[in-house]
Amino acid sequence: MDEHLDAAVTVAVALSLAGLLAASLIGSRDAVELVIALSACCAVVYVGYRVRPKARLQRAARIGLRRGEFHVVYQPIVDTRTRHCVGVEALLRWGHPKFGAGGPGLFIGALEGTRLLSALTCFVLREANNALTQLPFAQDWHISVNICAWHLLEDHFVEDICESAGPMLERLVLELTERSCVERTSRVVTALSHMRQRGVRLSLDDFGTGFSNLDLLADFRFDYVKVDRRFLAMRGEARIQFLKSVAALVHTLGAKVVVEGVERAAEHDVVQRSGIDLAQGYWYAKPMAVDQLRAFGSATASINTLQDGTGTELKA
Ligand code: G
Ligand code: MN
Repeated sequence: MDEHLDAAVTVAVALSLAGLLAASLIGSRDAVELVIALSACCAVVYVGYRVRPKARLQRAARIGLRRGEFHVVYQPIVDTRTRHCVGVEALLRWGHPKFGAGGPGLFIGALEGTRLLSALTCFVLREANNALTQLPFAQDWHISVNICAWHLLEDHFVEDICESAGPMLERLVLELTERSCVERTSRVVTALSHMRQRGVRLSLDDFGTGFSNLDLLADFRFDYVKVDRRFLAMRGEARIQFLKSVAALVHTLGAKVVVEGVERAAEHDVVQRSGIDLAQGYWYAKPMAVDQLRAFGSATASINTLQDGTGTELKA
């Protein structure tokens, strides 16, 4: 769409210049004024379009969803002690050359507050359900899906999730980012308790990067708390002390701690020594398409059987 618009504008500018030249050569004042007026109209339309990148992205996403430009990849989540895969996070990807290139972190923000964001969450749930609920996937893996606070406040939230997740519902973990402030309104409490009654678990994502007030942890009974990867970049003793403290706090609440973004063996060691339960990161496995995940699943399953959790290399 953008490329077409740019081409149209180039043609319009070229035609205007040619028209202007022809009109001034003819020497007709009316013709010059007409060409100037037409060029100004083109410029107004073009500038209006250019200064509304959010609207352009939303339109492109709406079209992209219809055209099948979105897909889902899966990243294993492992037990830090055994390094066995215990679940996967389903992650949305958009094949759009411009808007999708920066990953969901960039395009999701621009879709905040639109019905499109809930449509995309439902898309991820349907894809994951179709892909993962059939054998040969381990039936005890949990499946994490990111949701947005805005969707949680919608009337149709529970219905959306239940319908789209299908039989995956009992293995579902909803990840709610701490970056969007969720208030403990009766609507939110009711929605989450409905989910809980259906066996859905709740995870607090990006812990430490947003509204890390302890109210949030106390108000909602999270099953998992995901510590953001930026804390792995802390230096020296501070890092292990920080992770140990977070683990102790989260365990007090009866939840499990997940650390995101483990990229090196040394980071895995620190995470394990800190008493962190689960981890996710490139060092264990990158986000992958469902076929690769199938291969990863069967490879790790056979290693698990052979080694029986002795902590042997389980990288994908
Ligand atoms: O916050 P959330 O859990 O939704 O973040 C998941 C994102 O982090 C995914 O887009 C995934 O590609 C990315 N990711 C996963 N593992 C790593 C890692 O080890 N390093 C980095 N830099 N990013 C990661
Ligand atoms: Mn997440």
